[in-house]
Amino acid sequence: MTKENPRFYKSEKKPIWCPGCGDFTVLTSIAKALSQLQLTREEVAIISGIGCSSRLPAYTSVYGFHGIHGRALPIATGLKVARPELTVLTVSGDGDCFSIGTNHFIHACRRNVDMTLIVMDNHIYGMTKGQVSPTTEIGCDDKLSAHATDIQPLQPLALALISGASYIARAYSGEPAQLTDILVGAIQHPGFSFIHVLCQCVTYCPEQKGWKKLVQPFAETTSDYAKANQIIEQDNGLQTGVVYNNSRTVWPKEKTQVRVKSVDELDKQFIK
Ligand SMILES: Cc1ncc(C[n+]2csc(CCOP(=O)(O)OP(=O)(O)O)c2C)c(N)n1
Ligand code: SF4
Ligand SMILES: [Mg+2]
Repeated sequence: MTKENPRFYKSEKKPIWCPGCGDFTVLTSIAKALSQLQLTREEVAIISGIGCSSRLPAYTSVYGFHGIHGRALPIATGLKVARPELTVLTVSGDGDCFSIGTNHFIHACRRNVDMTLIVMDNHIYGMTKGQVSPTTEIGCDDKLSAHATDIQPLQPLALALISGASYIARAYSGEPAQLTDILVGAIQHPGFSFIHVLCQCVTYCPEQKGWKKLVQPFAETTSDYAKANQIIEQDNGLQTGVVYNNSRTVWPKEKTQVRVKSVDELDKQFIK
């Protein structure tokens, strides 16, 4: 198989996601985007945290790191700074990124390291059986989280914008071609790109199948911060497309090739 075939970027492992889970679309779209960009497997690394969505790196044939809950972004940041020649993608869930990992999300947007974050948002903690997450809508019928569903949901696009992200988009797992295009743009974008994917969980939120009829494109893509702020303020959470695409100084300014020490060297340094 060659780079022309998106399956080249998938591993032999069969995903254990529930049939119909939106995560399948993200896997396929990532494979298609990497194929369009003609990247070799060795040029790409996908980092994740913990969750159904975070299983994704194992289903690809590129470098992968299945990290710890909420900490995918610092791992990805360290990797990109140490190995600037790599294309680094982070995949995360709404619990992983907007609950335990929120601080890392804010600082990743602020730093503007040249990498891409894909958050597969199903508005719940899928892996642990459907508890509410920071993006759960008010009034959600959740039996596992008493009193937690009358809290205003977090607004990922607004948080990304005010924190400094330079490429902000939303996609929907029912529209794989659009997600592939957005991914290609995000990977090519110099700086931190954030893709918020409405990713349906068929098991705990079957009503999310209804998103198909509700998603609408954003009116425009803008490089103007004030305009993006205005569009995002009016967003109902179901608009898709690239809403903000701007250029900003990428961090670090100088490419620093960090030399990774061998185990022998570390032994000599620390074990006297
Ligand atoms: C430090 C830590 N806290 C809690 C957990 C339990 N845990 C595993 S996955 C998860 C939430 C997953 O939700 P999300 O990130 O939205 O991913 P999804 O399964 O919905 O794709 C939690 C709380 C954990 N593994 N580690
Ligand atoms: S529980 Fe939900 S998020 Fe997890 S694999 Fe099944 S459908 Fe996907
Ligand atoms: Mg989730």
